[in-house]
Amino acid sequence: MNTRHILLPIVLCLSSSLTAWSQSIKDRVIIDTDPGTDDAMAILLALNSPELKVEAITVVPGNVQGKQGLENALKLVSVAKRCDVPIAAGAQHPLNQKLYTAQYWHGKNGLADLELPPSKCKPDPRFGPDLIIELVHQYPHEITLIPVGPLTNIALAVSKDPSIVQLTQNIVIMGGSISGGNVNGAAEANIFGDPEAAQIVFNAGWMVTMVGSDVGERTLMTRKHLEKLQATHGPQNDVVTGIARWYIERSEKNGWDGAAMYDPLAVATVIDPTLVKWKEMHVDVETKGEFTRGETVANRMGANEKNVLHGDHYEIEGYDVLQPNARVVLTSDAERFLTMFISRIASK
Ligand SMILES: [Ca+2]
Repeated sequence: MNTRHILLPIVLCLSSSLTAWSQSIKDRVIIDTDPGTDDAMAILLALNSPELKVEAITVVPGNVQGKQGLENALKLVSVAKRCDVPIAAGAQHPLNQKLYTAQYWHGKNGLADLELPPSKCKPDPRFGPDLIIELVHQYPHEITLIPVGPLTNIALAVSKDPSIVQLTQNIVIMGGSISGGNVNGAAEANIFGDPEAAQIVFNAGWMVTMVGSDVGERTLMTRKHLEKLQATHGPQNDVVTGIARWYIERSEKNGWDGAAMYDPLAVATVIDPTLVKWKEMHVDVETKGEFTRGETVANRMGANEKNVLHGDHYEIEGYDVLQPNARVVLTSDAERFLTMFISRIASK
C-alpha cells in the first residue's frame, strides 16, 4: 500500500442509510424511466409498495425510443389500474450525442415482446422535466427522484431550475459502476446513454445515491425466484412473470445465472434503505476519454494530490480534499430484496 494514502486525514466509513435520510411514512417519488424490462419491474414494484406514493412517471429515451417508452409506461400503469398517476414524455434524444437503444436486452418493444393490452390511461400533456420541476415545488423537501434511465430529463430540469436541487428530498439513481461497465470495459448503460447529462446531475449540489450496475449484477433474479412468482397469478403478476422469464433466458444466454435487477433495486433502496450498504465518495463522469466515455470515476480517497510546479517538474504538496457528492452503493442483501419483490407482485 502506498504510505501516502495512510496519511490521508479522511476516514470514509461504510454507512447504512438509516441515519442518512429519514423515512417519512410515505415517500413521494417520481420515477424517470426508459421502459425497459427491468424498468417495468421497478414501476410495478413502486406501484405496489405502500411506502411510496408515485407522484409521476416521466419517460426518457434509452432502452427504447421515447415514443415506445411512453407507450410502454402507459400500458404498465394501465395493467396496474393506476391511471391516476401522471405519465409524461420528456426529452426525445440525449443532450449531446446520438441515442443508443437496447432492444437486444429488452425485446423489440422493450417489454420482452409481450403484447400488453392497449392502455386505458392517457399521457399527461406536460413536458417531463417541467413536471418534475412543478412537483418538486408543489411538495418542497418531500420528493425523491428515482431516475432509472439516462439522466437527460433530470439534467434538463436542474439546468432550467437549479432551485429544485435544494428542494428535492433525495435522488436515488440506477446508473454507473465503480468496478467496470456493462456496455464496455468502463461505462454502464444509463450513464453511457448521456454522459453530459450525468455529469450535470452528479455535480448539481445534491447527494446522489448511486445504485450501480455492479451491484445490480450481484442482485440476480434466477429461475428459483421465477418459480415462486409463476405459482401465483394476477394481471401484474403475469406481466412480471412473462418479462422475468424472457429476461432470465436472455441473461443465461449471455453467461449470467439470472437477470440483473438493476432498476427494481433502486426503487427498493427507497422503500427500505437497509437493503443496501454504501460509502460516500466524490463521483465525476468521464465525458471525453478514448476508452472511458461514460465511466463514473469514483474517488475512494476523498482527496486529490496537490501537485505544484517546481521549476521543470511538479511536486506533491499534500492533498486537496474533495467533498463527496454520492452515496455509492457497494452491496445489497439480494435474497431479502427478492423476497420483498416477489411478495409485492404476487397475486396482483
Ligand atoms: Ca432503465
